Amino acid sequence: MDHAAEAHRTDLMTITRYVLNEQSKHPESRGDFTILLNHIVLGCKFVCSAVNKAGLAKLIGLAGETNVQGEEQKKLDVLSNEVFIKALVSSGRTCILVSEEDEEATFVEPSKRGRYCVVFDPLDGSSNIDCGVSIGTIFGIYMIKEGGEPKLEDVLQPGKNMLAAGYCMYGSSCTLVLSTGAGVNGFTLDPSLGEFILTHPDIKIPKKGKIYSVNEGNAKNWDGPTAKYVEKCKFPKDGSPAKSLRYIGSMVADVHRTLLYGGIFLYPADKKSPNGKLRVLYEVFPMSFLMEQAGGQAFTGKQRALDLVPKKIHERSPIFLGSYDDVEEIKALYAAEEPK
Ligand code: FDP
Repeated sequence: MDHAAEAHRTDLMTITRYVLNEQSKHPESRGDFTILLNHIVLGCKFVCSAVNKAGLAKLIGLAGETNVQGEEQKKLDVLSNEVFIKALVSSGRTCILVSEEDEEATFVEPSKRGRYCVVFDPLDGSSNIDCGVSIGTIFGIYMIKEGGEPKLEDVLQPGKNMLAAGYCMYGSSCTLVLSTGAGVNGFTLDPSLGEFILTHPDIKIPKKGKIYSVNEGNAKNWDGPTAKYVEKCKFPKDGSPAKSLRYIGSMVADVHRTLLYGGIFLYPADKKSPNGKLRVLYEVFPMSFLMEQAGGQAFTGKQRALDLVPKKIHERSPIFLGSYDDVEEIKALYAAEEPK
């Protein structure tokens, strides 16, 4: 990047301008998606600001704790959930919301209803909050089927039916990565403007990477293909260099690195958790959607992740996602295990 030229750039592509440009390619569009996205962006900005202030404001802590003024303190993930639910309902464009924080789906009251269903994890990687490691919001957007009342089935659709997906990472900078089904773009929050500016246009994941990312503490419980794959990463027999291990333990941060640098992120099934840990609707699907849109792949150990049809809103699935060639390797190991 030519930093001198960047410093003098005056034609800023904000996320709103980007989405409006996309919208103009569809003359039939009524602008509803742009409005919805603006509300998601508002939620991200709020959470970003709350995360940045968390240490000072003593927002960190157990939900239900009280501060010195005797006011109830909200844990950051509880606060983030409230912010997103309120922003999404007030957009007037949503009908069903599924949040990691809420056991039941929220059905928006008829007077505020729109056509979109949003599935989201308002603050993913919460075990990292207290030590200041990057955390994020993950979201996916579906559209309700025409006619009739919104039903839970409207969100129990395969990930390939999503219209858009993205995440916002609250780290050294605040980065929003979005796909509306035509590639992947990254926007960075300029705090002085309060706007997300396009900084990573048309992200493509390298075809093969040099990094693997997994919680190796679970290795004793892995199945054969996962164990063989990780062994191959460390001790390749084809003369290629060993891969480096990077694991933050915050899905947004691990996936963001994988998207930009290439490699593979895996949260496999193991003997203790036969369905893995990560949630299908608001972790596995949005990240798989982004990976495919960036030229990578996402696989569950049995099938393409985006083909999965969830039966419950908080269902879990194993996931292997990242560079095309790296995921191809794990697919081959699972295929070799299949009974002939
Ligand atoms: P967390 O438990 O901190 O909320 O699904 C949540 C998640 O984090 C992901 O962000 C992360 O990738 C994963 O769990 C980490 O799990 P392990 O601690 O089991 O490795």
